[in-house]
Amino acid sequence: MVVWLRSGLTVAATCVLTSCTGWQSSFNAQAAQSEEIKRILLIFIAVSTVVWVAVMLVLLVGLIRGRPLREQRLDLDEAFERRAGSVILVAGIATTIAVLALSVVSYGAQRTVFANDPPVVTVKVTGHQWWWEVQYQADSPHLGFTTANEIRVPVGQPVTVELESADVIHSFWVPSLTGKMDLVTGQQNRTQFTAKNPGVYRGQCAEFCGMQHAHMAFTVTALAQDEYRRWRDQQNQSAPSPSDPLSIRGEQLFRGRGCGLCHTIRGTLAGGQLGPDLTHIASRDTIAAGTLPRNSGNLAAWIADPQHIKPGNLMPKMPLRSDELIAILHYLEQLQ
Ligand code: HEC
Ligand SMILES: [Cu+2]
Repeated sequence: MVVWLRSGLTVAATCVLTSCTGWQSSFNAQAAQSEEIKRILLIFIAVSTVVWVAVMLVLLVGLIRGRPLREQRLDLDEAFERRAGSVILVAGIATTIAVLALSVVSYGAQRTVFANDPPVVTVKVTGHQWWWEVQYQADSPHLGFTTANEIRVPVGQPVTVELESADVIHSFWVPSLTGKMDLVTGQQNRTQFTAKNPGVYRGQCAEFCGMQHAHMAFTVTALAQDEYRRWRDQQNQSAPSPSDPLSIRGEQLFRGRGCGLCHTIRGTLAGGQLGPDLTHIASRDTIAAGTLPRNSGNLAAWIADPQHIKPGNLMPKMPLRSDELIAILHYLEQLQ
């Protein structure tokens, strides 16, 4: 009884721990691509279950009906040999058919999973240790813009994601929307998805890429089309000029203390490329690739000591006096 209870609890806990539902789950399919993946996943699970149960049954029958050993064990039992031969033949044919059928099923799914429709939105995502650079591509350059770690897309329209890496190999994975695709230096991979319902879907780097690999998350937010356009037009604008004395000082310190060597704030002289674009940092939900919610406390803690929050990340701890920190924080919080 105890064994049964323990096994039951283990299975139940596995379901919870492997997170079979929620905003980051292949079972919570919210796009044509992930629905197809879920469909073939269920087919594979069903076929494997049938095969496993059948094998166990045969084994059980063998154990129960086991005959006593014969005296001359090396003597051939013709009738038995013939029966065994045909069972092996039938099992071999069944295996071949099952494997071929599953191959056909998975090949058939590729048309949906690797869709290549003309995209309405094209986003170039570059993997960095340990954050995501997100560049919205547009026909005319003044319509494109850069952001980080948060991708927004219009619902019901094909979105193409072009993937590249700035350093090591990463993998782009939003289980609720589509399958994994690697980001490799010097090679452009692409993936496409069409979100069916509005919502926030979590993604995660799925290829071990160093110390903070686990803190390399992002979100894809599917918005109604007019809401998406509003967001895009707002992101497309340069940062507002600081108006009050404290944020004016913050803007000067941002450059004076070297932040601008790594971060871009469009519309100012800060044009660094090593870290996330901060032009609209105050409109983002999280900081440091999904590590913390963006609020004053977390932002201040991050600027004061990023190495404490995300050890090993590529933003050094900068020596700042507390009044300088307050000015920079105040400035960044205006960047809606
Ligand atoms: C040597 C380059 C470098 C310098 C200098 C630097 N940063 Fe960063 N910063 C980074 C990198 C890289 C990240 C991304 C870290 C991560 O998530 O792994 C980052 C992340 C951030 C973030 C979070 C952004 C987001 O969307 O997640 C903020 C805010 C930030 N830096 C502010 C500052 C401020 C303020 C200064 C100056 C005091 C500064 N940075 C100096 C490289 C730098
Ligand atoms: Cu990674």
